[in-house]
Amino acid sequence: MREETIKIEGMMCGHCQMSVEKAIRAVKGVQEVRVSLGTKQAEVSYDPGITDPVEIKSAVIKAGYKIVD
Ligand SMILES: [Cu+2]
Repeated sequence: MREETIKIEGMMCGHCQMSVEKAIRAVKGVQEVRVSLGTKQAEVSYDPGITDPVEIKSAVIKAGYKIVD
């Protein structure tokens, strides 16, 4: 299992936080996700044999949010 911290732009409330969490959790290979509204980031545990940060980030973008690089 690998850990990735993703910085996210555009989350304004608990609903946004839930949407991002749901989008990331829907990615195959994601084991665990914690999205923080305060620090505006997501900590994701994933199986590197199944998915990668690019795929996880693209799920966040598809949900309507931006990634801070
Ligand atoms: Cu919101």
